[in-house]
Amino acid sequence: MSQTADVRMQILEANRKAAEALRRRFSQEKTLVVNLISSPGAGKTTLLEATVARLAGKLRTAVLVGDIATERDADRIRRLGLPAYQILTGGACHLDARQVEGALARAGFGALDMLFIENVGNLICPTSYDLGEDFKVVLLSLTEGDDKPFKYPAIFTKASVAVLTKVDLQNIVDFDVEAVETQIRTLNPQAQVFRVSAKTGEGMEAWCRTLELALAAKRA
Ligand SMILES: Nc1nc2c(ncn2[C@@H]2O[C@H](COP(=O)(O)OP(=O)(O)OP(=O)(O)O)[C@@H](O)[C@H]2O)c(=O)[nH]1
Ligand SMILES: [Mg+2]
Repeated sequence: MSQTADVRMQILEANRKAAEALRRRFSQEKTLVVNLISSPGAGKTTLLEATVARLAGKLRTAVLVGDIATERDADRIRRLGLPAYQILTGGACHLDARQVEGALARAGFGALDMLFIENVGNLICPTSYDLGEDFKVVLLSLTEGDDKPFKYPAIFTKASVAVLTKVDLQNIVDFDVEAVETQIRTLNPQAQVFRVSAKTGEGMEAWCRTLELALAAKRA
């Protein structure tokens, strides 16, 4: 094995241990944790704004956001009056479990029903890093093209939920929704796929209901 491959394995192994500790903690605290992954601009923060706004009345929610630079996304959530903490990766293209651990210690969210982690905008790097989440959600916007699941198979294989975002643009862009769903189901037959527009609200109810059911299952 090359030295680079060896170092990478050590990093992933250290991350796996940190993620396991987080998963034990979230399990004890009965907090549902969702890790959102997509390319830049697919609509992660917009979906979260719409999601936490809907759930906030009945559930204690908070958001951790990873970006290379700026507090912009955390500010967007805080503007809604909801707790958010920005993790600045300083160049890294993904979040790791130690960063999540450190951010939780500093954020002081208190007891939570749901914690959303918005990963750094990238369809590749975040795939390999477990953050102790209950499940990964991959977002694919209609403006990105309908060939993406087969071109970036790892994340579509690992994410148990896929959200096709910006479906309000369906009549403007050439995007074969059925073909994409077929690609996703070929890679992951168990995947749940949602068609959502955070702008119009289409699909939001089904997406939020799935989150609530997952929380109920975790508490059972
Ligand atoms: N038409 C339409 N535009 C949307 C929708 N959701 C998000 N957008 C737009 O897409 C752009 C990017 O949205 P963000 O939510 O910032 O995307 P993001 O994935 O958080 O981006 P990064 O954090 O930079 O990776 C913004 O201009 C949004 O207004 C949607 O449902 N419909
Ligand atoms: Mg964002």
